[in-house]
This record gives sequence, structure tokens and C-alpha cells, in this order.
Amino acid sequence: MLLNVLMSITDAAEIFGGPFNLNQAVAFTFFVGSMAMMGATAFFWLEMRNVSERWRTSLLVSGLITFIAAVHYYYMRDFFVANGDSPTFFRYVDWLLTVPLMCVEFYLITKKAGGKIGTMWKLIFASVVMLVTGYVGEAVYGDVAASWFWGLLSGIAYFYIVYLVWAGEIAKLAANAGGAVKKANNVLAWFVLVGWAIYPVGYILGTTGGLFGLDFGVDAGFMDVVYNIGDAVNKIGFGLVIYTLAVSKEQD
Ligand SMILES: *C/C=C(C)/C=C/C=C(C)/C=C/C1=C(C)CCCC1(C)C
Repeated sequence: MLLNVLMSITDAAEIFGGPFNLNQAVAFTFFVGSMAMMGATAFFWLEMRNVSERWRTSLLVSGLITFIAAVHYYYMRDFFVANGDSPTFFRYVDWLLTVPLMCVEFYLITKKAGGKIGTMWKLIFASVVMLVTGYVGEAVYGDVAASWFWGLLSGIAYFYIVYLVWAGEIAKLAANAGGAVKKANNVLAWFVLVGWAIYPVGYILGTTGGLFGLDFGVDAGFMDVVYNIGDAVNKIGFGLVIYTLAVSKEQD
């Protein structure tokens, strides 16, 4: 029986192009990622009418994040299958659109407690610095010193975001708001600290020749799987925290 199951999976993989191999498995995670993001989008958008008016924009943005990712995953799978290489460019275009939208979410949930548009722009600016420097760091692939330098700049911007949501303006506003908003921010702050840390870890492991002079021998396909899991957790999980807040009975 087990053999039949394995054979049917292998057949399915062949339909995705070529005999089963590791690249097919990686391509499959792009495919599943695309579907999961689409499903999440339908969920967030359809649920908009079931939550109080105050949270509709937040759910709209949650759905935008997963929608943008769904479209990118569709293209990233194609790129990966055609080239057998990481779709780094599409990956960063996706992040450049979705991560600032996650910053908007922090603003939206703290708005009623006095959240200012300036705080939102600080978060967005830091996220753009983090991603642009990170992209440069990937583009200078092979030049270890340069990867290290740009990765470090990116890391500083990342820790500034961590600071804002854990102890800075966002944390203070969420604490003032109390109740469900405070709880939601606490969970989102963990997403930023632990969930987002998947990416710099991937960056370090994936840099051939190694950052810090170490070579982890990790190939591109492996990194894509790590990023794909990270994106599913961070984008869909993040949206579900917002959804939980939106349907919470404990409103102020
Ligand atoms: C949905 C996509 C998300 C939440 C992407 C987040 C990406 C990061 C937090 C990336 C961070 C990086 C560093 C902190 C240093 C090395 C370069 C990056 C861009 C991988």
C-alpha cells in the first residue's frame, strides 16, 4: 500500500515536469504556497463582512498581503522550474510590497490608541532599508565581505523594527490600548522576532563561501523551501492574528 501511495506521489510530481527529483519537491512547495496564499486571501476578504467596521481595513490588508504573495508564488514556481535557480528578484519584489503592508497593519491596530501616521512611515522606511540592503547583499553574491556589510545594514534596520514593536512607539500604543489589541501586538511582536528571523538565518546559511568565513554548503533549493515555509507562517499566521483580534469579543 505504502508503495502505491509513493508511486502516486511520484506520478503527480512527473506531471509537474520531469521525473521526481529534489527540484520538483522544491517547485511543489512554491505550488502549495501559491494555493495556501490564495485560500487565505479568500478567507480574509470574505470574512470582512463578519467583523465590525473598525477592523475591515485590517482584514482587507491581510488579504492583500496573501494575494500579492499568491501571485508572486505562481511566478516564482515557473521561474524555478525553468531555471532551476532561486527566483531572488521576484522574492524581493514580493517582500518589498508585502512587508510594508505588514507595517501598515501595526499602524491600523494601534490607530485608535493614538497611533500616528509618522510611526507607520518609520516602520515602512526601516522595512524598505532592510529589504533593499538585503537585496544588494544577495546581488553581490560571492563577495563575502560585501555580503557581510550589506547583511549587517539590513540587520540594523530589522532590529529597529523589532525595537519599535517590542518596546518603542508601537509597543507603548498597544499597551495603552490594552485588551485584545495589546494581546494581538504581543503575538505579532513574536512573529517579527522569531518568524522574521528565519530570513536572515537563511541569508547567512545560503551565502556560499559563507558569511563569517563559514561554508554551510546549503544549496539554493533548500533556501527556497526555508523561505517558503517562513512566508506561509509569517503572512498567513500574521493575518490570522489580525482576524482573531477582529472577531474578539473583548473590544474596548
Ligand atoms: C512576507 C515576507 C516577510 C515577512 C519577509 C521578511 C524578511 C526579512 C525580515 C528579511 C531580513 C533580512 C535581514 C534581517 C538580513 C539579511 C537580509 C534579509 C533581507 C534576508
